[in-house]
Amino acid sequence: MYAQGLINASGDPNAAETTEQLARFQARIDAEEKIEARDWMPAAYRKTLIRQISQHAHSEIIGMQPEGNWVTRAPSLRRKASLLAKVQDEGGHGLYLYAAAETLGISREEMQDQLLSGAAKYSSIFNYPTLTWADIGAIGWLVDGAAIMNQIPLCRCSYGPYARAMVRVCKEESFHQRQGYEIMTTLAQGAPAQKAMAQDALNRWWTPSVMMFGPPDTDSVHSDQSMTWKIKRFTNDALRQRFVDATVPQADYLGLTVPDPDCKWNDAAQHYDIGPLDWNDFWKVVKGGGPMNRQRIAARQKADDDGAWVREAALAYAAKRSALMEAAE
Ligand code: BYC
Repeated sequence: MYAQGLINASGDPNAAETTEQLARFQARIDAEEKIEARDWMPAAYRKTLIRQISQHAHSEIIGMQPEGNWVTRAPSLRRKASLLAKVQDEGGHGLYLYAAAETLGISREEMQDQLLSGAAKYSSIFNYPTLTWADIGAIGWLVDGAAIMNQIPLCRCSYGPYARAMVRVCKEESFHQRQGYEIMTTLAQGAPAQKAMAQDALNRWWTPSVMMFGPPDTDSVHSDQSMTWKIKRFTNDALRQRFVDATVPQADYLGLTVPDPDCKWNDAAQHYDIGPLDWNDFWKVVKGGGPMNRQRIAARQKADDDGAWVREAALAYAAKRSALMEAAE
């Protein structure tokens, strides 16, 4: 359906890119024009988008698991209803994003295979366990908070289908962040044991959330090119700093302490400094060695296996309908 998106200006998908084509493309980007699926684009731009959008989609789908773990144990009907809605929203985000990636000429099946084989990444943050109810508050507050910080600029991404998907995603993430902060507020203002549970969740989720923005700019291999193409609008460190500056005062308001003794307001720089981060730990998690990597992929594989008959039935039904339609014509 989207095969047209694969054909470049010469009509040959494998034709070499000319300097003129590349310059014209960059001029469109610089003029803030949106690139659409059928437009000519450099092969490397397409590849970068497929990588980022599919990894983003995988993150949304895998990200349903840590919170899904608490749906049956939410402490009230109201909490259960909003958690259920949030987890469903994340599934929806994954679907918009897979659809956006498909416009670039990759199929859902290929993306799924890349996720299950480990060829494609998903966000490091979803490889940690959700041990207590407070983790659900911490994820909404911190993880969705970090996601908003990263994704608001993606609403201005140069690739139209990704940018448009992000608009709705960001509206929903905003609700998610608030429901998480509300859970944290209730716990932080509750009994001492509840406050301690909130602090414990902050202690475990803070550093992984700060790392969600990706490696430091000096180690970010894709940032420069992605910023030239206006896929990314800010560097990893710039967004990380924004997140820290927005979140530390929220922790203060809750009466909770960010687990970083070096986290202090820097009056000269007008931002919060943070202590060094252990990037070896981040890479270990990204490469599959986090506490929950194996379980996350195993659960996804099981869902894929269990859903095979549904996909088969849907395809058989679609084939039967189109045969009937053809016969009726
Ligand atoms: N985790 O050159 P860099 C959500 C990889 S879900 C794992 O800086 P780039 C939610 C990176 O892929 C929201 N890998 O890359 C869902 C690259 O490796 P490859 C998830 C990471 O692309 C459910 C290498 O490190 N958000 O909100 O310029 C419940 C070098 O990095 C990570 C998105 O996906 C990481 N954290 O920048 C609740 C946002 N960071 O690909 C909430 C969209 C880096 O060369 N993505 N890597 O093998 C982006 O904005 C960018 O891709 C990143 C990385 C900022 C993540």
